[in-house]
Amino acid sequence: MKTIVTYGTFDLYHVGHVRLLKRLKALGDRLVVGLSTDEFNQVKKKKVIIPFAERKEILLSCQYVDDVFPENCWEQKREDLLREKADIFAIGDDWAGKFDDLGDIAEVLYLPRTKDISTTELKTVLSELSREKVQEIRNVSSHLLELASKL
Ligand code: C2G
Repeated sequence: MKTIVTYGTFDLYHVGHVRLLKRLKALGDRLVVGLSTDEFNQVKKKKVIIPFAERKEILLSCQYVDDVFPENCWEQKREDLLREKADIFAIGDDWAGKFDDLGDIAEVLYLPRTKDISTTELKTVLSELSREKVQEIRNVSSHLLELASKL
């Protein structure tokens, strides 16, 4: 039984997350995810949209994920890998080199990220949409006020 452990926030679940999880599962038999808690995301300076419980439910619904545990701090990885009897620690290559110190207890791999998709980009698109929508509503309401003033 080959176990892979990875970590992340997985907010606004998207195809970049799915493709990473798929590639991770293909490396072995069991994939376990350390999911950043809402509190730890504050430490990571990430404003999460979807709360931990729902992000966990979404990950557990993914066919590639076998289990999820909370990631509460940076320092818990060694203990997690030993508990899970991890053969591989793997994560996207935006972290390349950052976790090499775990190389004495598991194989450490950094996988290429999926291009052109990220939670940050999704947030930008969504905020653009809401800005446009607000402007549209303002235009309509000022037009209605103008019409009303002529009655
Ligand atoms: N990812 C990817 N392609 C993308 C976006 C994300 O492969 N387009 C990968 C990231 O490289 C990461 C995983 O999906 O391996 C989860 O991404 P995030 O939720 O952004 O994870 P992050 O905040 O980097 O958390 O202690 C480690 C941290 O908790 C990692």
